[in-house]
Amino acid sequence: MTPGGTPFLRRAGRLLLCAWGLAGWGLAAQAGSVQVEVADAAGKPLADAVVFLDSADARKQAKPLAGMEMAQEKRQFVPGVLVVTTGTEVRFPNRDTVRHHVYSFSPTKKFELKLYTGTPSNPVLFDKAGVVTLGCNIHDQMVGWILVLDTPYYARSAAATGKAQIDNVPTGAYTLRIWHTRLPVGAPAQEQALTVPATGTATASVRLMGLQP
Ligand SMILES: [Cu+2]
Repeated sequence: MTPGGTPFLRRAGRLLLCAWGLAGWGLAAQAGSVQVEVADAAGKPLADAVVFLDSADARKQAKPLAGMEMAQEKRQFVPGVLVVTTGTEVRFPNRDTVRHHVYSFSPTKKFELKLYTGTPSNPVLFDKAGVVTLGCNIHDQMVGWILVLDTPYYARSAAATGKAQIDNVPTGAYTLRIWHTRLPVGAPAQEQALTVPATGTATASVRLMGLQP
């Protein structure tokens, strides 16, 4: 062996080890997609369903979101449905000139923001997963929802197709849950088991029964 050969071989060996390490990391981070087709009891595509994937690992990946808002505009909640992860703080800016008095009696989060204009100084912390139904003491027709999830893997179904797609989901076993504002109040999200493949797309099609008009 020439004196210069050993360092070269050593370096080559190190590079190989490094490449191997990267391949191993790639393996651990394998992720697939999930496509869910949501329909009503009659089989008609259903828009604005929230589909999400729960698991012990998903719970660890869920981080609080920043900058979340449930505004009031033209005496409506905007957006009508807000999806956040557990631990997220939400602000409730009033963009109307009239005062609002926002409240929730939902077990997931009971709170009340007494008559106000502008943005209340303290955001509301949503520290428990579940459905929060919002109302306003002054305007009975105002209704909004905050869905608090223990997972970062969620999507909404599209208007024409009823399809929702979630990408970059780590491979593994999950519980797929589907929720819609038209489910009876207090009804749990519909659920089924779903395995996300290492590559490619897992598909599911779901009919939501018992939807309110
Ligand atoms: Cu109001």
